Amino acid sequence: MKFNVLTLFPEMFEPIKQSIIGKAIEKNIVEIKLINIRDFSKDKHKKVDDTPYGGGAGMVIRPDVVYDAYKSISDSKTKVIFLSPQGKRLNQKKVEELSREQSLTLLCGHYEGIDQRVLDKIVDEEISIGDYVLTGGEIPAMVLIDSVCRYIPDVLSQASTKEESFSENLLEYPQYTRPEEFEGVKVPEVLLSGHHENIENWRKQEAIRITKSKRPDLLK
Ligand code: 4FD
Repeated sequence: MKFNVLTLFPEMFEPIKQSIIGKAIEKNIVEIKLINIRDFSKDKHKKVDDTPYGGGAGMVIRPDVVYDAYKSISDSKTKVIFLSPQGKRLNQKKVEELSREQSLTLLCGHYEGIDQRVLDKIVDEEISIGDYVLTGGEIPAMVLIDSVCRYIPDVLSQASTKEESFSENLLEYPQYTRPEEFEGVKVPEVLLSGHHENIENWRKQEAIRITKSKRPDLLK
């Protein structure tokens, strides 16, 4: 999977190159190409924004600068996603769907806004990570990259993906490790029994019980 990120703050993406995503990048399973929108400014002061037509506070990112940055992407086919509070809410089903694309281009805006004409011209989907406002689309873009990467074959260990598909639409069952007794609380007996079928059934029941108690909406 190739991710292109159109942003004014490429340095913000350093943390996502760590850990599991970092390993996937090293293995060439994932590529993250950061494109600094400012590099496409034709202005001698590298200015990318201007005052809004019609007046009002703040500034608006120019459409030509964003369009030139977009045109620098060489991928033959890429789905362009604009991260915004007005977008369709991201969920696990959408994440799985996006993981089947060969290339995703994430456009990160700021509250000041991007000229509507370039959004209408290049954006395929507008996505929100939840009903709250952030200072920029960079953190939502990282949330999307991280969640999508988990669905790319060989990014996670086989065990974790298999486990997850088993418990579809249920929350995870509780986990225990040594010691067998902690602060007077013992590990559930069934987990020490070595009886795999009983353990599997217990875990399924626990997953259902926890989902009913914490997220009843998931069962409806
Ligand atoms: N909930 C989200 C995305 C971006 C963002 C921005 C218009 C604000 C929250 C376009 C308004 C981008 C989200 C930047 N805040 N802030 O996914």
